[in-house]
Amino acid sequence: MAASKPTGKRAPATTSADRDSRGQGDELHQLAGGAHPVLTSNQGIPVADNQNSLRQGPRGPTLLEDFLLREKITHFDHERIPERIVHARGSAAHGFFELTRSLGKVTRAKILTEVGVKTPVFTRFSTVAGGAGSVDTPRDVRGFAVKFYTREGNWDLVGNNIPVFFIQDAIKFPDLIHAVKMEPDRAFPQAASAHDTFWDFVSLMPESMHMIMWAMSDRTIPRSLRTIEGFGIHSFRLLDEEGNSTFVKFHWRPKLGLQSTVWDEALKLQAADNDFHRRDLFEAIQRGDFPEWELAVQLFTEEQADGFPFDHLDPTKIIPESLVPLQVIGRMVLDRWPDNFFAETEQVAFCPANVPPGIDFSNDPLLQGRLFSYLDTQLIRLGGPNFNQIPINAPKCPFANHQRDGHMQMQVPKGRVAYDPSSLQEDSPRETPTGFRSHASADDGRKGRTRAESFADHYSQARMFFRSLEKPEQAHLASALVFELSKVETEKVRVRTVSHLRNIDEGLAKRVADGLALGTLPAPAPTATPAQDLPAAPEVRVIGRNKPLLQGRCIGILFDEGSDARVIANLRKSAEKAGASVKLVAPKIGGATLSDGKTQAADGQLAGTPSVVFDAVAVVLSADAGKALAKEAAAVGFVSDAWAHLKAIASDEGAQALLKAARVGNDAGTVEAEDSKAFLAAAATRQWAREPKLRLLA
Ligand code: HDD
Repeated sequence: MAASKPTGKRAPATTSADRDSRGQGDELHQLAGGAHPVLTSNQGIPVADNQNSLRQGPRGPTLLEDFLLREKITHFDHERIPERIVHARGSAAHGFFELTRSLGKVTRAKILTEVGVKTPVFTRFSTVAGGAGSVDTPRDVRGFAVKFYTREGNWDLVGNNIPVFFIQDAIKFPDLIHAVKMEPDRAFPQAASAHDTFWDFVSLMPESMHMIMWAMSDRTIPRSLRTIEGFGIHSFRLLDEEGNSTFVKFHWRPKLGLQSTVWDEALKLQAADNDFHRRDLFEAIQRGDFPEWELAVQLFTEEQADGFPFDHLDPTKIIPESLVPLQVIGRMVLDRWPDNFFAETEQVAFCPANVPPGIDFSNDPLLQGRLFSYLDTQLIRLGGPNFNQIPINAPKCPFANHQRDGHMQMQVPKGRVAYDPSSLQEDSPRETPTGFRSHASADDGRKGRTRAESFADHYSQARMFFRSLEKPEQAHLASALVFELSKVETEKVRVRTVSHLRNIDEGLAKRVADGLALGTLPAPAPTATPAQDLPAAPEVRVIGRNKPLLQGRCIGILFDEGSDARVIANLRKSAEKAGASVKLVAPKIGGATLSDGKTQAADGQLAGTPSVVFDAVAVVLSADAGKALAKEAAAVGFVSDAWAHLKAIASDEGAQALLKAARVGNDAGTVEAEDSKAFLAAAATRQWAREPKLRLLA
């Protein structure tokens, strides 16, 4: 047998002794008779038979002696670790951050001052409420957590796709999460806020009302993870060389603009593809269509903050861009899917307390509690204090200290000195004057479980949010409230929620009360401070901030026997040229013979590839196929859903029987399949003008 080269990746050698023994072993472990490495036990023992356990005779009992069987099964039994209590379902990717504009005037953090340097990042997106195996597309906030492996240690910006939060104090977080998660006695609903305990809690918590507006908006039903914004939410501090402080809020803005689904589409996506967002992110990265975001900051001083009509330490408030404009300082590109989901996406551990010198915390009471929670949860989730040595969590810069031992210690420190100060070993790690320093803030006050009066206004920004939305978005928000509250069994909870809406917008309260057939409106909830009418904040919109781009969108073409090959080829070519991806759907996965006599395979079979997975569709059919498919529910659903979800539909003559069966009307979004230019223009956006014809909006 000739020795063959191993193809698997090898762990880096640590010591010369290790190298020697591995060198000897390597020869043995390459004798697999092919290009692959030898299968071994975890102790490196080569395995001769991985199909049969050790038995006393061919039909006899299995022997305890079988250490290979026991090792394999034991390892399998321990494959699962506790899932995250929140944000359990996530998808992540590697990439880089590049600073384009220095913040050198206000911070000494190298990540924010070294223009042009590409810093590796690992970014994990998540839903909040569902378990690890839940669907990707519930109505839910999305986590947006970025680990920057900076030259000065790891910086974790652990944010969401919404710039405010439900509660003002971390002490309420366990209650909030218990209320939104599945109810403890019945274990449902999974990944949904539409149930009694959630609305009971938030309707008793007026501070959550601003976040409720965002949560019921189209922001929480995104089309793609590539089309969401991200926010650091809290005010952080930036510190310069002298220790002077400037406050900062961080914003991620997607290059593709914002895009959402409509609610009926989101519901159907849950059935069509549990992994819709994960697959979309994976496929985009695999085809080189790398998702990209701008990083922008809002910078402001303590004096400016004192003049704001709200408290910037209150995480239920945004700082409107009209007050403090955004400055774009860099970009993040995600260009590599992880090699292994568990090792990277599951084991990654983010913590808002991970900040390099030059970045520091504010006194936001939610942030202060978060600084404790993440490390604490990771100790149990990842099994001990050395999880920072797992490759995805380890800094990419050198790190050294005197922390020792513990479960799963991977390092083999040398020498006698494991303490500081010391004089026995010159090369032991020491402090540096340029290391991390906290801002020398002069906080003072009486001890007590109090909340600042400046945190008391719970409705003004909720009103500002609702009134800043475009009309279709306002209707979606009202419908979302009606949908959620209709799932609430306890009437007093529905009523109490509407009593808060009256403080936000009377019109909204009426629409929701009407949608619930509530009868008379309840009295407005008591307020600590009356709601103010604030200037509109257009930045909170989704529809107004869509970009009419084909890039990043996916077009589905439905075809069958005898479909016009030229029309399909033309649509495909022009869509791909404009940056869209194209998938062909047919009643059979093997495809069909087109008008040119050639067989065209399908990317998806009709019954398993409904139009909800596409941004726009084209239906190119022979007259016979059109008539036949008019009697096929999956085909009718394909077209009628595209119509109902406000998508562009291109069709040819043969498809008309099917379009008729699907009751598709005529508008700017319905075009001739021959006219690829008109189709691509319509496909770059949703047909919002169609919506009032289709839905009795609440
Ligand atoms: Fe949190 C995970 C974001 C408040 C406690 N949080 C977690 C993740 C994100 C956020 C994105 C998932 C990270 C990942 O992908 O692994 N959390 C937020 C935001 C908040 C927030 C934007 C408010 C502004 N969180 C918050 C509070 C507490 C926690 C107030 C507790 C007092 N969060 C946790 C946690 C998690 C977590 C229990 C679960 C898994 C983990 O940390 O590693 O510690």
